[in-house]
Amino acid sequence: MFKFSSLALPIMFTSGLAMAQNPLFTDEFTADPAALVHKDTVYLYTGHDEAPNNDVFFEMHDWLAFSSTDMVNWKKHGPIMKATDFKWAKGDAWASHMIERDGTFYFFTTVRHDESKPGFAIGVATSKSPTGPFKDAIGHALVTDDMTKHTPNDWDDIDPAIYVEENGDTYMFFGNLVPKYVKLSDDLLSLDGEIKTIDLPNFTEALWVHKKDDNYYVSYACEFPEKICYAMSKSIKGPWQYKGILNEIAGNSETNHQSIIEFKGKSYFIYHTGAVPPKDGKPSGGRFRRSVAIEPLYYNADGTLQRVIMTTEGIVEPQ
Ligand code: FUB
Repeated sequence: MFKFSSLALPIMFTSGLAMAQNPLFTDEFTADPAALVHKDTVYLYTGHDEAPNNDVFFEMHDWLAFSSTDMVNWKKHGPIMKATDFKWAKGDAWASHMIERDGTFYFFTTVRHDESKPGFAIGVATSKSPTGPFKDAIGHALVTDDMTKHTPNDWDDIDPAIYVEENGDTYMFFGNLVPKYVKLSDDLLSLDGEIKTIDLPNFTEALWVHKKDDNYYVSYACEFPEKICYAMSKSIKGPWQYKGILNEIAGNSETNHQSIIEFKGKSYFIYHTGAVPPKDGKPSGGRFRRSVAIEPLYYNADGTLQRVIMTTEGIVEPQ
């Protein structure tokens, strides 16, 4: 595994406020970022790595939320939800995506289903506040493993990424090893059509879809250890044209899960690394103890994306 040798500077905390640098937060482990720009604020939702070391596997029970109005100073909010708040879920609070519609916040997220529908599943929870608390919106999973037969793996239906078209049509992209998408119903609480697959080279997981000008972008974790690759299209339904690597292997982490936003006219690439050094006698960051980082994202004149440069500084100037 690629080893990240830089030592991150200690983060400054003042009554729940963190100053930007990478990794962004060092007093707890944060993974699988999903950012939402709402009004003048960026809400950053993350998974919460609680594995005691980097030896066995992920241990993730709940999702965390942070907010910023300048991309430098971050306020911590309480956990917004636990995986087992979905009564049908056994645990595993994996990757998520938040959107807002008409004053309601919709949290689409990955959990492990109980034995009635074994394997991973996607649920949807709602709240009137971006910082929750969130409650299961439908009392059952939106997607269960038995609905995706493209691989024998029971985790091929993880990592939801939601994209809302200008006319309100909403699509959920998701998957591991085989990328998929499906249209959601107008109330966002059920599927509206069949699950379709997409052709993306070296796809692993962690889809994210965004649009700039008249170009659609799908970015995703490719290969393993993961880089982030991307493809472009003129339609949300594809075809997608592969454009190459967007981010290299993240320091000391086999996974590299991105979120892309535009805020106050600038674009940002948010991802996770395993770069937190050992602290208070506890093991360092690593593949099961990950931490979110942020970099600027730049477009070329033809709409293609410049490769992300991973830094320890992060975003320095308040926006
Ligand atoms: O955090 C658990 C899993 O690791 C996510 O669902 C994947 O995207 C990878 O980051």
